[in-house]
Amino acid sequence: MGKFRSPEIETASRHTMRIVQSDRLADMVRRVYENVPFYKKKLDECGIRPEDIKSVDDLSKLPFTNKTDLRDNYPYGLFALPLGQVTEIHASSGTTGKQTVVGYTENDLKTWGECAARAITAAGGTHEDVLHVSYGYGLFTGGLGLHYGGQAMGSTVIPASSGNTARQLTIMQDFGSTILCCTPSYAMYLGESREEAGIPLSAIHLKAGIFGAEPWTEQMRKSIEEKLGIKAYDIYGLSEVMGPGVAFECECQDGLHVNEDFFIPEIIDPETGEVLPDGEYGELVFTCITKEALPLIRYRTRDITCLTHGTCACGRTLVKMGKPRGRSDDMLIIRGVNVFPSQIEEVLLHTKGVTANYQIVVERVNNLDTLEVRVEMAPGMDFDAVRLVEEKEREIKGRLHSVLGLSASVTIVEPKSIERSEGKAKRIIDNRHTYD
Ligand code: DLL
Repeated sequence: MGKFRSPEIETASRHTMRIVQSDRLADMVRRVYENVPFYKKKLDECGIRPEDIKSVDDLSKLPFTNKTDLRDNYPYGLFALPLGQVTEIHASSGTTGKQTVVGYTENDLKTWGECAARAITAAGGTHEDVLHVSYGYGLFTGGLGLHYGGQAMGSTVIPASSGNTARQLTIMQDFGSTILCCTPSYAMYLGESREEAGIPLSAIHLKAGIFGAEPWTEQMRKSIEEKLGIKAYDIYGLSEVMGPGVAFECECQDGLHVNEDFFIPEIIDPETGEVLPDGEYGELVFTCITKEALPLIRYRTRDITCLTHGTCACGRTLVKMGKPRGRSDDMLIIRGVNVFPSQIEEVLLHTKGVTANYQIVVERVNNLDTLEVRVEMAPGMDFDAVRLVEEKEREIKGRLHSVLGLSASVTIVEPKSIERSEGKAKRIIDNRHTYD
């Protein structure tokens, strides 16, 4: 097996890709107009007839779809087919309000497997690999998404699911796992646990990891690669669009190729909705051009990133998205200042003596927002040396101030005192709404 799963698509010329996208887009708009009353109403209101959409150049004429549209039509209101033709249901966890319910037909599941298989192939995987899937199985799309990808490749899939870290390490050694799939925070935890258990790198056979479902930094990549002795690849997706495999990293580890023959990406200014050019950061929007059960038009992801067209050093021409910087709805506004958790993470990862295990706690005291960053000291540092801890706290505080333009209190805590996550890490504790 070569380094591309679908070379004719992954290395297609822009001209060819535009033809594929245009045909699929026109077909999809006709399907949703005929089958989804919500979209018929929306397109009628905008004065758009399906025949007005002939090519990708017409995309920006179409209205956006928001998460609230899915919630308002809970559970199946935006489905383009009756349930009898829907094979599988998933749902996104959603921290507030109702969950968002998504559906897949047999063909949709095939496409999903194909997308995830492209990601596994780009990470060096073949049918000979043993894919250890430690994303959660269930309504969350992580577990089954990579599972379908592995099956499409003919690899050996271990559906380990998340949790029971000691058992994961035993399986890894005994079953000969070669590619690990889980969240980057769980990969860190597995790496730490391997070190603690005294399992040498030579006892595990991993060569690569496919990590996503949450933002992670380059420093975290380096740490995971060292702790597990692997090359770590990013994978992106969201339940509403497909799940893992919407975009994936290649060996260049410099941005994620979007499977744009299935999902057309755009970057918009989140305030005005205007489409932004290559290289500019804004909100990522996807149009699902082949989905049968739940085709969404210009779905606003809330993820902040940018797009770059061109030929990658790996040979792929699939447009690349930058590593997502976080979500616009993750952004904290503290005393009027915009703060992204990733900015804090960068500072911590660049500080010697502390780890990537941290929590951000926001409170409102006497009508004033306070920001506290708790971070674990690196193992082996002398936690009892009060002066040392205070110095480190002052150093981090100073760096945070220069990056954020805001003063934060910093508390260094003992190694292992911040709860580990087996899925997406919970880094932010915002207690302000409690006092509203
Ligand atoms: O997290 C799907 C997934 C599973 C992707 C496994 C990759 C691996 P949701 O639970 O619906 O779906 O959450 C989607 O997670 O809008 C992003 O904010 C975030 N996200 C997903 N992948 C990445 C990534 C899955 N690689 C939301 N980097 C998205 C940064 C990511 N954020």
